[in-house]
Amino acid sequence: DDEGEGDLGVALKTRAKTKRPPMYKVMLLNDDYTPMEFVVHILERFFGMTHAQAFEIMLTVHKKGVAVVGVFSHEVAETKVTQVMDFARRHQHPLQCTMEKE
Ligand code: NFA
Repeated sequence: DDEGEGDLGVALKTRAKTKRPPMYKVMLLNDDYTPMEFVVHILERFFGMTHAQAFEIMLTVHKKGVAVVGVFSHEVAETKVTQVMDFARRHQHPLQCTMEKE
């Protein structure tokens, strides 16, 4: 809305500024112990990937050390990180999942 803009703000900028919410990258980190099949399962289960997509991203993490597995709103990103970390801990794997503002 135009509150506090006066006449010139709208006249010069033409349109009121909209604002998209910040988005967050969710990342998976490589380690030496988590089984590859477990990582593939996580990507299918929590990120809706096909087996082929999941296998490809898992290999990227394995080879490069880290990969972005999705970009989400702050709330959804936090939920994904919590789901992955809880699931990994329950299965006693050291897999790490983090989020970072885009
Ligand atoms: N590096 C792990 C292994 O060789 C596999 C892995 C991939 C772990 C992606 C974490 C993330 N078993």
